[in-house]
Amino acid sequence: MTSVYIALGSNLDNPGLQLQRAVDDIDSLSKVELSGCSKLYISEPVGPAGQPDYYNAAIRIETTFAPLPLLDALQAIENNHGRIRTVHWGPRTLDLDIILYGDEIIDSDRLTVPHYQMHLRNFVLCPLLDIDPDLTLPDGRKAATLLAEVGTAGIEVMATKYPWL
Ligand code: ROI
Repeated sequence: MTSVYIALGSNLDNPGLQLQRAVDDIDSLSKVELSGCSKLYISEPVGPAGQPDYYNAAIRIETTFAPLPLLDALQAIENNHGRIRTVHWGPRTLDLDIILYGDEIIDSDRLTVPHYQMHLRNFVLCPLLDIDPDLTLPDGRKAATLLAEVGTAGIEVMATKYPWL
């Protein structure tokens, strides 16, 4: 079993419900056990302006999936939620990103882990720290230190305990 952190985001079609259903979908995958769930956040969009605010959260799972089969399973869930890949950094019904896969460093065409922008995004770092306040990256950096550097502007707690809605 490997501990994996997944970030969730949505800003279309009832985003809170999209995230809650996504957690249920991931939890019901064979080879996956949910071992932690963050608060639910609302955050200002990073990227193109004029899109709705995002709902963001994170989960930790214990899994026997290898990284790419896990990515396949998560992309199937995104597609089931009506995800259509159009504008780069544009609005989306569901985004599921593998942020950390154990202590592995992965740099392939389809997958970069740790997520290449996790250290810049408070909407990723805040939920990760809900699950593990001592979370450390494979290179030894502390998630709490990274969050102190980026700050918590533009992000608010919507609900504390899963199920959020
Ligand atoms: N902005 C916020 N606040 N939350 C997200 O989940 C998010 N996801 C993205 C981009 C478009 C970069 N901006 C985001 O993919």
